[in-house]
Amino acid sequence: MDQPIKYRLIKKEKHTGARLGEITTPHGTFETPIFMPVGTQASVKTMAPEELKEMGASIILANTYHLWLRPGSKLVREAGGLHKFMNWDRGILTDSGGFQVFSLAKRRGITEEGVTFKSHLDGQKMFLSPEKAIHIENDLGPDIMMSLDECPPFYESYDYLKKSVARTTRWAQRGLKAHRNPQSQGIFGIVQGAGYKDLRQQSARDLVSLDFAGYSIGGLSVGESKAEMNQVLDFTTPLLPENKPRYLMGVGTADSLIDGVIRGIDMFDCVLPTRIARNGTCMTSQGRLVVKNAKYAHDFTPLDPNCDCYACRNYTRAYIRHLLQVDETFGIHLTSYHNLYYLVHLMSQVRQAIKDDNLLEFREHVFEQYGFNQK
Ligand code: PRF
Ligand code: ZN
Repeated sequence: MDQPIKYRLIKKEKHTGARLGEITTPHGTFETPIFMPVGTQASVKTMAPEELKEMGASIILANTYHLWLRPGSKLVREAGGLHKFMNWDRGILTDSGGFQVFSLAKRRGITEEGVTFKSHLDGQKMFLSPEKAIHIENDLGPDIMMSLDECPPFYESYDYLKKSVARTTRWAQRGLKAHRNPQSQGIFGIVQGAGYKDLRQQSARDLVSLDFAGYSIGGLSVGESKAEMNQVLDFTTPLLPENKPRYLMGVGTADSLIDGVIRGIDMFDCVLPTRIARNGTCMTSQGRLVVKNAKYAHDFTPLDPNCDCYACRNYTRAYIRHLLQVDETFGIHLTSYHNLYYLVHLMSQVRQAIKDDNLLEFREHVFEQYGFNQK
């Protein structure tokens, strides 16, 4: 049977081993590493699909949990799937819902069967199993589906984590078995295990033996330090197969993206760029800029002097500040556009640095300009 998701390793950066690769999906082929904008409810907040294409986004993320509640996966299926429903003809990846249940829903309970919880919208009692998550994702029709996992707190007890990781692996296996469209959609397994090397190893080894289309690393960027995250990546990515994509879930700061790539990660997603855009915070080559700040009232320069995005080519800090001040929605559209462009474009520069074997120099340059801590 032909695999719907293919990964081809093009080259490794000489000094770090960072991977330049190519992922082929039923909705196009793109080079990795990449950043995936998040479109939780089948829309990347404020952004038209044409604009995402224009900035070079090749795959976006949507959420099973939200779309299951509203408008319902059957309705999306009736529309012809997510791609048609939202008019996006490039890649789509859906998260499985577990992470969202644990961050949004009330009165959650977890058993071997799955998770029970009350909807954050109307309090209705709901149940999600690994089979149900995959069936919902089959109806939504993304190119890449996540299996249902539990993302426990980083500092949870070893005993709990050990049981949780083993259950997540059993859930992954159940999801694979329940898959109805293996010719058009791929499933990624999610490696968990918090900060414990032996648990990450067990998780990776067991998932790899199940032969997923790719592997996600979950349970990171949940409150641990950057050093701890990098350490986990250091011992986890080497356990994953070279011929499959690796996806670090929910990570979206420039420093963590670059440090993830250096440790062998190919894909990232995060709500950060669009979330902070809505309160007027911009990611720029010179660090974070809070454009709402009074000091920009008379500043007629672009958000980022080194950016050639639509917002920076056409509008000034003073104008965008004004729009945000008077609650004109065009303001958050421009900050969202710019922030997404910043990360999507950062990753295209990372790919170039891998081709040129100068990723460490590029890292140093970005960290110094942005004001990140070098270590
Ligand atoms: N699991 C899933 N989705 C996620 C995570 C996870 O661990 C994270 C952790 N940063 C973000 N999104 N299914
Ligand atoms: Zn810009």
